[in-house]
Amino acid sequence: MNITALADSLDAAARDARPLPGGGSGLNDPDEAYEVQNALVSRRVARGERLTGFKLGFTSLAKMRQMGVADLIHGRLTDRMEIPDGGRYDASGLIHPRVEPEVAFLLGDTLRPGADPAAAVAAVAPALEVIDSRYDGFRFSLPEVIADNTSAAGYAVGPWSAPADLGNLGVLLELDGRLAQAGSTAAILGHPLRALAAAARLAGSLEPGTVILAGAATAAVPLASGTHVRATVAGLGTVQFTTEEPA
Ligand code: OOG
Ligand code: MG
Repeated sequence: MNITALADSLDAAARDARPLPGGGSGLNDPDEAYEVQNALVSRRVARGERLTGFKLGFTSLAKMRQMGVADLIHGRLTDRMEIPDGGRYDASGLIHPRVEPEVAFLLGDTLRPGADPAAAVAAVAPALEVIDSRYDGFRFSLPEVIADNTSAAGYAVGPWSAPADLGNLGVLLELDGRLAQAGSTAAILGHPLRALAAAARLAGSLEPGTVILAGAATAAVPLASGTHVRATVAGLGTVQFTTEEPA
């Protein structure tokens, strides 16, 4: 398995918006796939991007069913992926973007494996994630999506609030004011704090200041240009952005 060559081809696929065929990578070991992910993220850092966060994927049945996989995955977020809340987002360089509603945690203290995850949380917020698989048709094996930094492309975080019980809050995703998905934070591993505990287990430990996306509570929907996207998490508020019209 050539880790560097795989990272290079995923990096080029993202930069040229030209997807790779899924199923053809020869990757079948998740540990190797995380090595590819690390190499891919290192390329971004070498280009001047700063690591800002950590994301979990496939923490809800809705997502697992939509994508045909059954295991939790994690990826990295950088400052280049940030979308300002209420702002505009140019998605024209992406392959086939989708958007999904998320909840975000902000760490105030180091999150260590096995420790009470709630104790490390400084704030919580509604969030939106833009995913853009670098594989044709969003078709991939579990190791392939891990290697592809879990399809990460962009994220927006709404207003931060003091830590609240996220156990069962309504989640809505609207496109141009029309309801696209509805769910509950309870869909995230039964409780989003479990996603946080999983993040600590998988990452080793996570630094204060890190943003953690817990994984979408609903399936993702295609993101077109010229669309106003809004997610609402009951009690936490809303987060929104508008994609640019085509040039
Ligand atoms: C992988 C990303 C999964 C989530 O929230 O479950 C994810 C994909 O669906 O392509 O971000
Ligand atoms: Mg996600």
